[in-house]
Amino acid sequence: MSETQGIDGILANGSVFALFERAAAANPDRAFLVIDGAPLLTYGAMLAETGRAAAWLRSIGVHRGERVLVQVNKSPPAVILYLACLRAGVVFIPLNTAYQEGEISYFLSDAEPALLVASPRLPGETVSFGGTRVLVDAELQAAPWAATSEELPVIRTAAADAAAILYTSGTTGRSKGAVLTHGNLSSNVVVLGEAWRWREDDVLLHALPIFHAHGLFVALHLALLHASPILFHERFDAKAVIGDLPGATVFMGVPTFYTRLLTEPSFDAALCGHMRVFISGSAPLLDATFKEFEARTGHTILERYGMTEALMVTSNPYDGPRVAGSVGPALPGISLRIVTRDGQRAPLGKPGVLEMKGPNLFAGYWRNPEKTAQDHTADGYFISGDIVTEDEAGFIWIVGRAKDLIISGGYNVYPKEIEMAIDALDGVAESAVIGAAHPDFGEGVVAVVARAPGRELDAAEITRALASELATFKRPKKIVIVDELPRNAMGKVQKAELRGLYKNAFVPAPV
Ligand code: MLC
Ligand code: AMP
Repeated sequence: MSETQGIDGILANGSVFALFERAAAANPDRAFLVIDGAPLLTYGAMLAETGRAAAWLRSIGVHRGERVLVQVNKSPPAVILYLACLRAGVVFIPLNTAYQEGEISYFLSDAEPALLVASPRLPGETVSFGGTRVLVDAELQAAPWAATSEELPVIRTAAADAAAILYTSGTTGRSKGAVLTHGNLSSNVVVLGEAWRWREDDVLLHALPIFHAHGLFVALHLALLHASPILFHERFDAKAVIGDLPGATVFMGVPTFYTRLLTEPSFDAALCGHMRVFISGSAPLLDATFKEFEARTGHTILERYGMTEALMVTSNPYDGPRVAGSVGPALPGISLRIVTRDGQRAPLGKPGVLEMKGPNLFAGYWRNPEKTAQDHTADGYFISGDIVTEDEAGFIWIVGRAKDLIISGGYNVYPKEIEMAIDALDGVAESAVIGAAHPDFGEGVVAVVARAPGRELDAAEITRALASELATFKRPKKIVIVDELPRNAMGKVQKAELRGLYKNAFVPAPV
């Protein structure tokens, strides 16, 4: 095991794993992952196991700086593999388990990983990709490092070294990999721990997926930084969460988690008696949800705002009043500015695009300097694409998006990508994909598809054809076939008009 350093030393120049090692070494007997009330691993065992897993990675030829592409269900061995990569200086690339073949082959050719960890989709199917070494999920579950006796010490990465790459789709329809460094991850988790007053006796209930920033870098990292027990749920299930809440102190979720909890009649204040804080992010939390949650539990949800490229950026205060509808002020160390269409700083209360800079800001898009340059200003601010206002107290309010994006249940869906897939289908002239209010997912995907002259189209056929191309959450939940799309005088498709026409696509008509 490496000699432990102080937090400042690690932050300035070190691996984020060194922060976790420091906490775990001081609390080796504390439970790390707890499943169904049974402690599975202690923090001491986590250290030993990640050491063996890191040694095993090296023994199969996966070296520092190389990439591991992972698409597996959330499980304890998947967490160990992630931590082993951090420990070994190997770059971890998690993929949403909903991604389909068409999407995965793009990620494989773009990332060029030294190892692919994946699950076969059908019984008896093998996973292979060119010459890339493959580990299937069943092998991962058997902990292939179990027989390894060596423990690889924590590799002394520099703060600027890549720790992970997270793919995010974009307005061009092409996914790009955001490169997050050890310094990004370390600085953000330390800032959040202070902002949310993380306590020695906190217990985290973790029900988020671990292939996105929220579940991986916010929830998991905060527990690891403080060696806090994690009540580990493989997926979000409202009843299972309710079952574990009495033993937890911290819960994090996307707004859909909160609306689903509120639909459970048994969810009440007594269940939350032990809870210290509920945190929401990744999508807008409705005022109504905030208020209903407060009335039902006595807790005000703490809403924060972030994005893959910049991790967590703003947060409502832990101590001060948490304002419904606002995402709070900038977190310490992060500079924000709001810029209008003409490139000027927006006056207080006036909308503009939020730009940001700080130690949280990613290192750029993987092998894509043009896109990296396009999304930054000349003086190094990242252009978020979120339209916001700032009030006199410095609180940020998200009022719109300059990017054509739908957020469904906390997952981003870029219409361009869906339109490209639909437009490639036989009989389609063109399509427009929009978001409409959805009672469960916040926004739901609607596709308005214009048939080619003289052709017939069937919505169910389109859905079937998209299945191998697009992840389930990206597939339109409603498809409307039309003769043509509305256009303005310049010939541009009028998405605003379509949004108005189909705004009730998922809202049951009043009886
Ligand atoms: C699942 N489905 C979705 C969906 N999730 N459709 C739209 N949007 C989603 N988010 C599909 C399923 O595939 C299924 O399709 C159908 O909807 C019903 O599935 P379900 O059983 O209700 O879904 P469930 O498995 O319960 O998942 C819902 C969920 C999940 C809300 C629990 O989506 C989830 O865990 N979301 C969290 C996303 C997240 O972690 N985001 C963080 C991004 S980081 P079919 O066709 O089979 O019926 C980030 C930065 C930041 O944004 O600031 O945090
Ligand atoms: P992602 O690319 O998945 O990281 O998504 C980032 C986007 O999610 C941001 O640019 C915002 O549009 C949105 N987002 C994150 N947190 C919030 C929030 N609390 N309220 C509204 N939108 C949010």
